[in-house]
Amino acid sequence: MIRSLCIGLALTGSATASLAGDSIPVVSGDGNLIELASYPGGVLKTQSLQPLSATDGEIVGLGDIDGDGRAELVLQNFETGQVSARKVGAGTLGASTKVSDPVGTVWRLSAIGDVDGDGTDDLIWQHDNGQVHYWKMLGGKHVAGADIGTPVDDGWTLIGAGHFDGGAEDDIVWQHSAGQVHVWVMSQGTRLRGMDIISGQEASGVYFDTVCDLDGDGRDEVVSLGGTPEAELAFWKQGLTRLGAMPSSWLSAAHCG
Ligand SMILES: [Ca+2]
Ligand SMILES: [Ca+2]
Ligand SMILES: [Ca+2]
Ligand SMILES: [Ca+2]
Repeated sequence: MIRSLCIGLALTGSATASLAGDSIPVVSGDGNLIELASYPGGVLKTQSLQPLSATDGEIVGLGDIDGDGRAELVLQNFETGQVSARKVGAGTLGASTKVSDPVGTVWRLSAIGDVDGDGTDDLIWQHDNGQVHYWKMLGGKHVAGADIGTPVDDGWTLIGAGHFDGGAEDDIVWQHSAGQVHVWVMSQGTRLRGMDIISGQEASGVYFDTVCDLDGDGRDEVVSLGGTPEAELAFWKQGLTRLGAMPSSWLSAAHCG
């Protein structure tokens, strides 16, 4: 996921200085108040954005789908299938931009990430039958599409995309209902291989929701948004790092970026 939408200040003066990290879009308050939450230096920071409009649909997450180096808020109206994007400014949201015509509601926009490594985040879909497909994005528009792998069984949930093998592409991350976390290593939009990153025994009882560089160290983590038994925020880095309870005003949170 991209790291340009930073809240707080990046540390400077050291080759190992951490970045400010990715942000989580959060719906809070009365249901349409949007905040961006981030954890630079391990501290929760939030920034409020203007509310969504009634026609926006649900937030899928943040991603740079037009390649300008800044994240957009990507939304899908799950009744019509319509996908739209809104640019994120300082406390504001830009006008809604149509990304493409609606797709059938058997397809769900499941993650955002640059799976073909061209520098622009792509839209990752999953069909009701498990099939994974991505839209190659260019300038904020859908310019091509391709299936990725074969349908997976319904024991697996696609939780996000991020860097896990050092290549240019974001890799696709799954969690099994038994806890195991598995990565599809991507190369130019194609699934290259699979690798387990957390065993079912290690992740027992922890459910991950998204993938991003939450702590700003330049490496992506799998992140739990209230999926732990105590409704805590947590991420995995050689074990579970607990960040504390979900703020009670948070109604839902989306894919970070
Ligand atoms: Ca952008
Ligand atoms: Ca791409
Ligand atoms: Ca990769
Ligand atoms: Ca990180």
